[in-house]
Amino acid sequence: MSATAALHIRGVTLTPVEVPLKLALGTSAATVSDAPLLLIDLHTAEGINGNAYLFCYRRSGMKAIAALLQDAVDLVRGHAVEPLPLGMMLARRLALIGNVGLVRMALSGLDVALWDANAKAAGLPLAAMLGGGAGRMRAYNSNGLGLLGVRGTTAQVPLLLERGFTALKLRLGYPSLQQDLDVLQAVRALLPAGVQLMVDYNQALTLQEALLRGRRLQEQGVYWLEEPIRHDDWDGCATLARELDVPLQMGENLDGPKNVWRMIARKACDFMMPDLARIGGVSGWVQSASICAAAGVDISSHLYPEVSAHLLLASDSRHWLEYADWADAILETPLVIEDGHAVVNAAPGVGLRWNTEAVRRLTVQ
Ligand code: SMN
Ligand code: MG
Repeated sequence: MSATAALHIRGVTLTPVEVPLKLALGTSAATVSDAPLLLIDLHTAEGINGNAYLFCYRRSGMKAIAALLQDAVDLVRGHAVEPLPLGMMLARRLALIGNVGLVRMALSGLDVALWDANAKAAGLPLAAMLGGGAGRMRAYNSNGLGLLGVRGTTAQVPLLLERGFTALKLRLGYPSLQQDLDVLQAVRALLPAGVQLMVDYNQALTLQEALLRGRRLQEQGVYWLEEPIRHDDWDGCATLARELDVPLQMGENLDGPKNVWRMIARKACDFMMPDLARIGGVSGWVQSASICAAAGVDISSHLYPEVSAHLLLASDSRHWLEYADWADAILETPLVIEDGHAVVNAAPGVGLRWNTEAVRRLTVQ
């Protein structure tokens, strides 16, 4: 296949799997013990497949997203694999239902698969296709450290520091500030010098409580404070960003790059962490990364580390890769971590190849 030959969409196979997490993730909103992952095989007339997966949060979400994705592929069957024009066309066709939420997740997954097919046709890893270098991306370990109390969290710390990680993420949002502080201090006490600790509230607090807890947490040297309040309360976020010294990290719930721009323009965060599967796939990420770079805002990823590592290597205000091992169970070549860095897969495309035996075993209806 030459690098310039256009591919054409023939169809899609969608496989819903449910992967048990090695370490369940108890957030203040819900506990994730099994990850519903929708596997996407986009078929082209030329025989090259585009692959992607979507973490769908709930099994019901996976069914809904699969239906939306099938619908989207039916709308573009026979079209050339051109992610931007196709994305614009689909956004227009789906304008009445609304290009947000699950619709946007479906289109994000499709966009990743389209880029994967094109990068495979070009014989390039995605990072190179986007102008980034080969190599390794600094990662923090985001597995575990859910709301497990002092004993539960501290027991996980040695395991999470294996493979040279220099940063971990702790979930907070216990009923009282004192419990948050107890857990934070107990975990911190186990970290070698130079190891950073991010904290994530998953939108648990009121603005008033976030100001109160944020002021106490920043005395403890927290690296960033993630989603302390509702993600769409941008006025509240702007207050927190202004009043607190600890950097405010937001972005995993943003629908599309325009909202990245709006949030940054409102000074409603210090750092930005778009989710590849909500922001509009590779196309949405690239636009978001440009906005962040122009505004001088550091960009990190949310979940989806295998593909996000490529994207961060091509983003000039790159900050941290969020590492979660959830997809390892269904991948032929899971993401490699060395010295706390993700080693980006050098194969053409985004580097996702299914472990077919595992996929068969973990498929759900
Ligand atoms: C998170 C959100 C949703 C599912 C798992 C984990 C968390 C994160 O907010 O940032 O990792
Ligand atoms: Mg988060």
